[in-house]
Amino acid sequence: MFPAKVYSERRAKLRKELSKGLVLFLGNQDSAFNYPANTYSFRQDSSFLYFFGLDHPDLAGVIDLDNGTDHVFGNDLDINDIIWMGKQPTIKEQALNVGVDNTAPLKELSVLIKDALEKGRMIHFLPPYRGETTLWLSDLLDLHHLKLREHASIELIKGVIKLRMVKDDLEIDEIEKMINVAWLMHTTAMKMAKPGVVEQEIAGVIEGIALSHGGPVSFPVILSINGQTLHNHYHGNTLSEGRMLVIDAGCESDLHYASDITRTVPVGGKFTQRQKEIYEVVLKANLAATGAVKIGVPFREIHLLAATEIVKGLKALGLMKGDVKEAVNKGAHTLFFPHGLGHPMGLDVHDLEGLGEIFVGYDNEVIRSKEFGLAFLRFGRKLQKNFVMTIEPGIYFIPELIDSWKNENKMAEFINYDKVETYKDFGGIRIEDDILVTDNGARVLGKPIPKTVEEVEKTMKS
Ligand SMILES: [Mn+2]
Repeated sequence: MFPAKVYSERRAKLRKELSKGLVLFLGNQDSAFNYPANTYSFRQDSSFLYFFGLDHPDLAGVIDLDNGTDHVFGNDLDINDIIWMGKQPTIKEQALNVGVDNTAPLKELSVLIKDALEKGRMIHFLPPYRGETTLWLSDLLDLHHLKLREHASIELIKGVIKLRMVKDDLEIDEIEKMINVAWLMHTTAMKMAKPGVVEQEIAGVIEGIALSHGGPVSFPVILSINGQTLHNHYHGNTLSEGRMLVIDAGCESDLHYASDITRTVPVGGKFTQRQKEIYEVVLKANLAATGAVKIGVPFREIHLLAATEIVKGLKALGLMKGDVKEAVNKGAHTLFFPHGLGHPMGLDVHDLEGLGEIFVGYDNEVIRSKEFGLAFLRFGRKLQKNFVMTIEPGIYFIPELIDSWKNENKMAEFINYDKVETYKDFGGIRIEDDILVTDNGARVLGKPIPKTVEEVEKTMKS
């Protein structure tokens, strides 16, 4: 974990964002896999990690805004626990490592909360996303579980987002270490992408690389020759010549900072002319978007710039037609690029998404669109220094979407449906990097992962 003062300072900064009452952070609990004692591997809540740093189940943190104290609640192990888990530091010792002096057993938490409720004190909490936490909060606050979300503290949500969005050097270092592991995952996948190999053979190896270097993966590996399906977790296809393999995968550090990288490679190691043409368009959109990153620029503008590059490229290839600007304004590109350009990344791979995308990605200046395509953009507001974002444009040929648009003759002034028909067997391409917003623009984080046609082909041959 980071030095104790990192956590003390984070809590001190949070105090400045809030007015009065108690701030309650519940850590995650173990969650049963198929019977109570066989649990999913434990993942701590990211906001709890950020402010209290401790990484095991059954902990709660409280910041008392009125008297200036911080508290950790948790139970010390008894002899029965020690038989199974070995001796562990006491809660008191653990709390000191994150700069907290006050500790108490978990049962004291309900006493504190009950007392606060009786006195009518404000209790700030974040919206829960897990069943166990929902029930725990519901019991503590004596509030029906369906009412929790609407009672979550907007003041706290906004304060946590403000702090966690801006990464410090320690955090950036953690993220870069994990992009370097992703480098190994992706270059290994590239070398394995040969005809006859089953997707799961590669997916298993790269997940193993994540686990061997910290791990686990930061989200379930996406690895598919059917890259036109955006989040494809089926790994049973056999790779065949002529298909593109989309690999979207990253991992978590010991402290749970993420990486999230996508590369798309031709099975067998050599791009066909048709693959190369589409690939170059996506690459150009990726580079143009990265080049446009600047403090104060709304991410939505950068998203639309990537869309513009995609329309220009597809027009040059005869797949689209008409006025480029008008096509983007009307959303004609969303037939091929139906998702957003990227998202914040940090302790969560979609950082802070559990607190509500509307608070994370939008504000009074940039309002979320309801239109198909733009509505999927998770983040639209102005970029600030030391935001970490993904840049991940893509072009996909989704047969069902093409049929649906064609049947309605939708955007026919911008789309050459006859030509698009001939690409229904193509699949999809996405190229994703993780970038840091700096004073000078963007820095692509980590060890460069092969990205140009030449780099990818060279890596696949080696
Ligand atoms: Mn991503």
